[in-house]
Amino acid sequence: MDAVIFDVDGTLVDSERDGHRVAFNLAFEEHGLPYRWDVQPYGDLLAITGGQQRLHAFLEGQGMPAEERRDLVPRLHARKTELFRQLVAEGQVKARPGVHRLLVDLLEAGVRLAVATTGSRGWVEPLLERLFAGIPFDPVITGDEAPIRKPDPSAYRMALGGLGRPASEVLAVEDSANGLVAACAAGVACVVVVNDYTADDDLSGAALVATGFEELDVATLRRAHEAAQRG
Ligand code: XBP
Ligand code: MG
Repeated sequence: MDAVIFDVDGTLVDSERDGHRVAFNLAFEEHGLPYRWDVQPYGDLLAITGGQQRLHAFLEGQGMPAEERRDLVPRLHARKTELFRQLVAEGQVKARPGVHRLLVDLLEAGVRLAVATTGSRGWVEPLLERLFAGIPFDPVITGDEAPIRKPDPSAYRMALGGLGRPASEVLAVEDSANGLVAACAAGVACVVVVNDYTADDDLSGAALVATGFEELDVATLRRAHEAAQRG
């Protein structure tokens, strides 16, 4: 296990319920739109990765014509990104408990770290700087670079290219079935650390499933990686 590729939303950070969801709702309000995404229904919307894709699917379901959506969604999403950046700057988005210690332990063990997320670079970079300053994630692949979002494996393939390592020497850490499928499709064994939104996902392809980072250390990740390589 030479490198570990981390997902961001739901994995490094608890960002969906009290972060992205709140920013989407503020953007709806500012645009004079009547929609509000409550905690429970937002969990169902997470099946669609990517903020713009989520907005398109939702607004289509509300009967908004494609022409109107083509104009509105990019503007709405740009404002949502700005609002989410503000929430990050205000400290509203937190690292998941125990993840920082694991990152430091991995670095001390000589393991390289990278990021593969479907989120937008406009908030990913400031978030990593604020919450994970000094942790050298390289590369950081975001939804701006990956041509198709998870569960497509393109973000993972790009991260492997940046690391210059074969998939067999890399482990992924994700929080959801969409992320797990993306990692596995790129040939990368995947540990899933679930959260409230993903606890009921089908995680049958995971190398290991944990409920929190407190359950994980470098040795546990290495064992999970080795077992996955043995098949
Ligand atoms: C996360 C996402 C992201 C965020 C919102 O999926 O789908 O779209 O919900 O970010 P994953 P943007 O954790 O599997 O990468 O609005 O910037 O797209
Ligand atoms: Mg995620």
